[in-house]
Amino acid sequence: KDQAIFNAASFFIDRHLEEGRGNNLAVISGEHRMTYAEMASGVNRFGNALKSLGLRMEDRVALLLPDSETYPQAFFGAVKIGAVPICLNTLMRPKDYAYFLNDSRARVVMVDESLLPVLEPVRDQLKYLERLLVVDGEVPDYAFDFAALADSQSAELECAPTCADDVCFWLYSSGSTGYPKGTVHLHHDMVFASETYARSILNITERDRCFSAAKLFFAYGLGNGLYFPFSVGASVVYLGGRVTPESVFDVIARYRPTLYFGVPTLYGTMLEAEGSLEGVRMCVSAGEALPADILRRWKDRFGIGITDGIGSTEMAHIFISNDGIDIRPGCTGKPVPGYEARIVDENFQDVPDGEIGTLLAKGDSAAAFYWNKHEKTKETMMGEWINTGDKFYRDDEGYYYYVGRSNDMLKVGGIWVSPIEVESCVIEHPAVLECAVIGARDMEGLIKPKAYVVLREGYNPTPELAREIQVFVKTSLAHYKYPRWLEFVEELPKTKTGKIMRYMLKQWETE
Ligand code: 3SK
Repeated sequence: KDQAIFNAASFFIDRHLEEGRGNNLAVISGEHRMTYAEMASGVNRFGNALKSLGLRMEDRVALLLPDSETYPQAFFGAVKIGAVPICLNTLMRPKDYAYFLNDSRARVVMVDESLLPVLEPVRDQLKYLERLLVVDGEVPDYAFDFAALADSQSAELECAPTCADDVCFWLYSSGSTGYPKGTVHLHHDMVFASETYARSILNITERDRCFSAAKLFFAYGLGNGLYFPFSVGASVVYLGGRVTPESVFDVIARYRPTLYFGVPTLYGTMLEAEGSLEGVRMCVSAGEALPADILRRWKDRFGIGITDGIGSTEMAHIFISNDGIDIRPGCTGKPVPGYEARIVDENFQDVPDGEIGTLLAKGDSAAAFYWNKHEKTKETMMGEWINTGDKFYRDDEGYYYYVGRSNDMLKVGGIWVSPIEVESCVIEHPAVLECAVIGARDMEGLIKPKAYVVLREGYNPTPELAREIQVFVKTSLAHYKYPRWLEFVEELPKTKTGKIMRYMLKQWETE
């Protein structure tokens, strides 16, 4: 990591041709299949096309694309010329794109035709954008036909003379308050995450085939579906459309991935659906803590565990994980070799094992800073350590247990209560399909746990059932943890990726 020339595109793309893996299958996306040799040519054409439009080193290129074979070409095409791709969430509203594009000052956005309608309403608010490049589909008169331009380009391209510490890509990270933060990653970050987590936990090899239900614009999906397989010359399957239990089982049956990456909510709904995991050698979960009950039921049904871990946009990928064999229900595991973790109190002093504190993480995939957010950068990037804002405790064997976000934790009668722990317990009741717990105020204005519950089919939402579930929790957990109120709902408010939107529940509470 000195200042020698290094470009991530040479590591993740060109190296495979030099080392004889050019004929390895890189991508399966619907009817499209691309080898590494074809991918390398595509990356070069995309890079040359961006250059011909005047894009230079350090210029930012926003990507608003579904998962498909276009994504790695756009991403590494930009990286190879030293420009900086910004992976934008495709599920946002027009005003969010106005924010992302103005905040980042991206000169161009590469967009799929299907996503043009979300940019259209804010086109006249984009202060710095010079061109809207359509990479797939019909091109309206206000946009530019990038696919045609790329097709006409040379398939040869030299890497820009970047170094390992040059800015490589951005992802936007949203906190509980304020605007999303442009999280700036360097050329060495993807290499570090691949050589640590992907190598030692996934044991990934070129014979693997990855499939990530989390899309490429998430930090989790970007590793799973782009730079992990590309670090070893393995293949990846892309699902451009909606992720449902059915579509996931369909991809697994059709393309037989060996590594499957999901999130807890999806694992939960997959357990309610028909399907098989034939060919999958490892299931991975992140995004939120995996309830022990889901893990147990998954193992019972499929005979294979789920390797749970925690990562963050700031750390690029997973830095604490179970190790694939030693999977402990309800436990996040141990720091991935190459990473370090600390649990600290409000004065940043290490807390003893067994005590809850804030998790700090250290490792060379950590983001350099947040774009134009100096105060947030100082709060989060503390020298070599990243403040994750997650509450954890470590047991005396060195295993880490997630107890919630700093701001989701409840202090009940002066004692910390993890809503996650209460949820995991409620969910064990046979009538409960899903549950979310938040803090609500009692008559005295003090915070107590409240549970929102979705019932399984065949159960009626009666006050008797509510009381039965409360008693069930009271007898399983310390008394003060039981939900004082239990409300039955048809469904829980969730993000498109299945994360429960606790802030919505908190809003319901105050309305
Ligand atoms: O949420 C997570 O656990 C995660 C995992 C990998 C990469 C990014 C994130 C946010």
